[in-house]
Amino acid sequence: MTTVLLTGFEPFGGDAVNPSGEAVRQVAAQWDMPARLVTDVLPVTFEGAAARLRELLTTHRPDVVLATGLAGGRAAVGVERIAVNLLDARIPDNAGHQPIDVPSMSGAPAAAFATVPVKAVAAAIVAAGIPAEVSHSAGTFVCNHVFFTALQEALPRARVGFVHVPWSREHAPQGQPALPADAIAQAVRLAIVTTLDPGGTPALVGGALH
Ligand code: PCA
Repeated sequence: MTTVLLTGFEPFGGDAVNPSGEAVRQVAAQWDMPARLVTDVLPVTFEGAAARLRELLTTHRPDVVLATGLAGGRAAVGVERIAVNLLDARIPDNAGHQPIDVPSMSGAPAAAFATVPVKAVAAAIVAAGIPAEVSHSAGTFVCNHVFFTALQEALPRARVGFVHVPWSREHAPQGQPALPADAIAQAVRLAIVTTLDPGGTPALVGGALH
């Protein structure tokens, strides 16, 4: 049976809730697909998150790895296309570490592409009435580190992707863009379902002019 590893993150940066962790719990509670779903909520620490991810990969040997995290301030779900081999933390992580301009993994390539069908995933989420787009930067904080680590450690066996979610309407700071928590969970679920069965993915126009 296909094994899917789905991760979210604990709260960070002063937020009480991380919608990615909430979405992972909700997707797990409602899971009804013929695939084994393993979920975990990772610490927002560079060392702890990568170590926990490695442990999960070794223990469960997933066929699909979908990591998710919060991108506060974004209005749409971001299906990340690129992980970069760079840590450059604007704020300290939850352990107080703030690496600046160091590699995510010494000796590894500068960047790596997601191996989930990013355009098909974004299209499936949009088709469900939830704003989504392919994103070309997962940032340089813990999310990117986990995404890059997963791409280095889980390939070629697994398909690996990362989805950044907006704040949930239930917990967004005043005036910030947000989506209902249910919609976020649905988007995460669709990312998995579409990866498991992308159909005949057409050449979808996308990309960024700047
Ligand atoms: N978002 C942060 C780290 C954890 C999270 O949910 C990020 O985008 O790096």
